[in-house]
Amino acid sequence: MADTTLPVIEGALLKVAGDRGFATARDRLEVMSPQCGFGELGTCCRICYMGPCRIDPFGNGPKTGVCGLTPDAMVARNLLRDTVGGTASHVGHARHVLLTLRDALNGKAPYQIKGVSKVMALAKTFGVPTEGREVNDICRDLVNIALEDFGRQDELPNNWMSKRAPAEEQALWSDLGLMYSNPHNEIETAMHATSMGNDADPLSLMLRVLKMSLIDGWTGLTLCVDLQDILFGVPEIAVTEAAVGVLEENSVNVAAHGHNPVLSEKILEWAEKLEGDAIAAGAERINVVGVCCTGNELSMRHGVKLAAHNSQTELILTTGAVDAMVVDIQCIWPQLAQVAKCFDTAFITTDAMVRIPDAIHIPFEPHHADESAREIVQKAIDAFRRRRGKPVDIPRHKSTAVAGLSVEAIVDLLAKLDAEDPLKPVIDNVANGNIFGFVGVVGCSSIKFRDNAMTEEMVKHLLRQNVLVLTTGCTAHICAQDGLMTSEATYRYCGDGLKAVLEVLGKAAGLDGPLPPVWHMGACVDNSRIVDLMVALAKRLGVKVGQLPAVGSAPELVQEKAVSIGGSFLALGVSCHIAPAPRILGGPMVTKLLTEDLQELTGAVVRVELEPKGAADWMIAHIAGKRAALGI
Ligand code: XCC
Ligand code: SF4
Repeated sequence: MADTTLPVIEGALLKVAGDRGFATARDRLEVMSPQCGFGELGTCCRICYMGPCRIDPFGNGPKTGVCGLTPDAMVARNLLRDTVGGTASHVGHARHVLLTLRDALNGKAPYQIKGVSKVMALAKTFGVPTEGREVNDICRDLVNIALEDFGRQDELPNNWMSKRAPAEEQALWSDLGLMYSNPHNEIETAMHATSMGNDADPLSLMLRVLKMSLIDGWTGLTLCVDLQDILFGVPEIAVTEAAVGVLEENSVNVAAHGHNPVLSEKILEWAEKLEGDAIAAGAERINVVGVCCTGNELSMRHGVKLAAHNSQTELILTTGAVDAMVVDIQCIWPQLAQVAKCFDTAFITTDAMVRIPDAIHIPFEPHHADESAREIVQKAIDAFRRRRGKPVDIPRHKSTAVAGLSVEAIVDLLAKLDAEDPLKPVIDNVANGNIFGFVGVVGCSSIKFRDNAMTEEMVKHLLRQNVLVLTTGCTAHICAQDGLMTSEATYRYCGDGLKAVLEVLGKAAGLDGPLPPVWHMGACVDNSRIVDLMVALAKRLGVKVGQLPAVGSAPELVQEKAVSIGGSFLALGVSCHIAPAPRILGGPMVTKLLTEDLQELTGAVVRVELEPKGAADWMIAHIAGKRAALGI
C-alpha cells in the first residue's frame, strides 16, 4: 500500500472532473494506448519525405531507413533533436530575462535590481570591477558579458560556461570537443547536422547530445538563474502551502502558470495593487497561486502557495474556482483553454509564441509590463464577479511546505553552525554517514506514473536510507503536496543519521522542528542551483563533481527540457535514474553507450527503473559505490 497522501489529492481532483463530466489526460491517454512502439524505441524517422521510416528492432522488415540510416543513428538523431528542443526552450527563456535586465537598466522596462548580493558575487566571478561603482554600472558590465555570448561568431569558449563551470570538468569537455561558444550557433548546427543526409555516426551524434546538454546547463539554466536572481532577488527560506486546497472560494483566484518570472512577478505586484478593486467586487482578497515552474519561482521568492503541478493543470480548472489562469511559456496544455471555456475562468496567454485557440491573448512584453499585468488582474476580478455565488468544488487537501532553499540560503544557514567554513558540517556528516548521499529529484509529473506515486514513494525510500533529497520543477510540487517539505516528514521518513542533521539545521533556521528532508530548490531552471551546490561541495572536498555520492533522478520524465537537463548532469559525471525509458532502446549501441560506456567518458551512466523501490535501490547502491571510492 502506498504510504502517501498524493493519490488522495489526485483522486479528489479526478473525482471533481468526473462528477462535472470532463474527460482528462488520463482518458485521452487510454484511448491512445498502446502508444506507438516505434516511437517509444526511437526507431521512427520522419526527417525527410522519403520516409517516414520505421525499423523493427526485432529484425522483422527493413534494417535501415530508405537512405540507409541505421537504427543507432536514427535514435541518436532523435535524441539530439529532443535535447535541442529542451535547450532552445531554456536558452530562449534565458535570453528573454537577459534582454529584460538590459532594458530595465536602460530605464525601458519597469523592473528594479533586487539581487544586489548576486550582482556582487557575479562581478567577482567575472572579474568585473566594483570599487566605487554603482550597482547598475556593474550590472551593465555583466549584461554585456552575457550579450557577447549570444552574438559572437568566433570559437572562443562561452563566457558564462567558462567562468561558472568547474575548471577540471572543462578540461575534460575540451578534450571531448564539447566546449561551445554561441548557443544559437550550436542549436543551428545541431538542427543542420540532424537534417537529411548529414551526421549519420551515432557516436558523433551522441557527443553532440552532450554538447547540447552543456549549453542547456550553463546558458539555459545557470545564466538564466543568475540573471533572474539579479532582477528578482536571491531566494530565502520561506514557508508556504501546496495542493489544490490553496484555492479560496471567496477570493479572486489567479493561477500563474508557465516559467518566466518576468511575467509572474508583475502579476503578483498588480494583484497587491488591485486588492481594493477585488474587495469592491465582493471578494475577500486576490489569491495568486502558482502552477508548475512559475509556481516554484513565486514560492521560492515570495512564499506564494503552490496549487498544481503539470499533470494537475486541467484538473484545477475543473474546480470552477480559478478566476484567471495566466500563462507564458512551456508546458501549457492546449486543453486548458477548452476546460476554462466551460467556466467563468479567463484563460490568458501572453507570449506571441504560445497562441492557443479559445484563449484570451493579452500580449505581455517587458516594456509595457505594468499595463498588461494590470489588465490581466482586472480580467481575473471581472471573472470573479461572474463566478460569485456559483458552486465551486475545491478539494480541501493541502500541506505546508518549506521553500526557498537557494545555495545562498543554505550556506547562510550552515554558517550559523560554522561561520568560518560553512560547508564543513555537511562534509563531516557525509563522511560519518549521517548523510549517506544526495539525490537531485527533478523534472516533471507524468500521468503515466501518478497512480503509483512514483516520485513520493521513491523519495521516501531514499530518506529512510539517509539520502538528502534536493528537488525542483514539478517533482517539487509533488513532494510539497505530499508533506515531504515539513518537519514531520523528517520525523516520519528519515533514517536516524539524516534526522539528527536536520534537527540541528532546523534549530539553526529558527524552525519549530527539524529542517524538512526534501529541499525545495526551485523551478527546472534552478537545477543550476543543485549543480552549484554540488560544485561547491566538490571544491571544498577537492574532488570532481562526479566523485560525490550524488545521483540525479527524473522519475516522471515528460518534457524535452528534462532530457537536456539530464544530459547536463551526465556531462558533469553525475549518473541519472530516469523513468520512463528514453527513446533509445531501438539503438543497441546508443543504449550501451548511455547505460555503460559513458562511464569511461564522463564517469556517469543512465539507469532506467520504472518502480520506486527499484529506482531507490539502484541509486543507493550507486551512491555506496561512490562512497567506497572516496574511502568513506
Ligand atoms: Fe514542465 Fe517546468 Fe516538467 Fe513541470 S517540471 S512539466 S518541464 S513545468 Ni520543469
Ligand atoms: Fe527515412 Fe533517411 Fe529520410 Fe529518415 S532521413 S525519413 S531514415 S530516408
